[in-house]
Amino acid sequence: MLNKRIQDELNKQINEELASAYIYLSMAAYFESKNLKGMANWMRVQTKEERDHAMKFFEFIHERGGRVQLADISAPKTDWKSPLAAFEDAHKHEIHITGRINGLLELARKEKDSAAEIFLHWFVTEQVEEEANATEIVEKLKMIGDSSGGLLYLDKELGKRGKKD
Ligand code: OFO
Repeated sequence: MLNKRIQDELNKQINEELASAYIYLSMAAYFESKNLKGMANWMRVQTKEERDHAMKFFEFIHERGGRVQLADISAPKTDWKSPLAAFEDAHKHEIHITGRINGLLELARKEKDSAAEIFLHWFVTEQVEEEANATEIVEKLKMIGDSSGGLLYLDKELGKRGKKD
């Protein structure tokens, strides 16, 4: 059985993950508006991953006999001054989520909830990947600078995410 504090924080995390999905969907819309279809694809795949993360928390709360309670999701930002600015925001957002996961893990340890602790390990590993993916794209965009050829090449590369070769 879940204790109330852990249940509340896990419910808050469902909201954070769905808010992440919403932010990345808004970024997908931004990239579509700029005709950067590959970056829009990358963001669509990311949105789906975030929904999957939310569902992992959803299922875990139920498996532990808890009660899921959904809350409002704020409207995301809709525009960025450049692709770099959008991916920098994505990177900052992932750092925020990593902080949330670490906080949840600390709480699970404090409350001696081993099942929650083990469940959260997957997210600790996932956040390493989430941050690394965003950092890599930010660094590439910095290298590209004002080169439209470089931007189109990266756009093509990011269009491959989630697709089989
Ligand atoms: Fe759910 O990892 Fe990104 O936000």
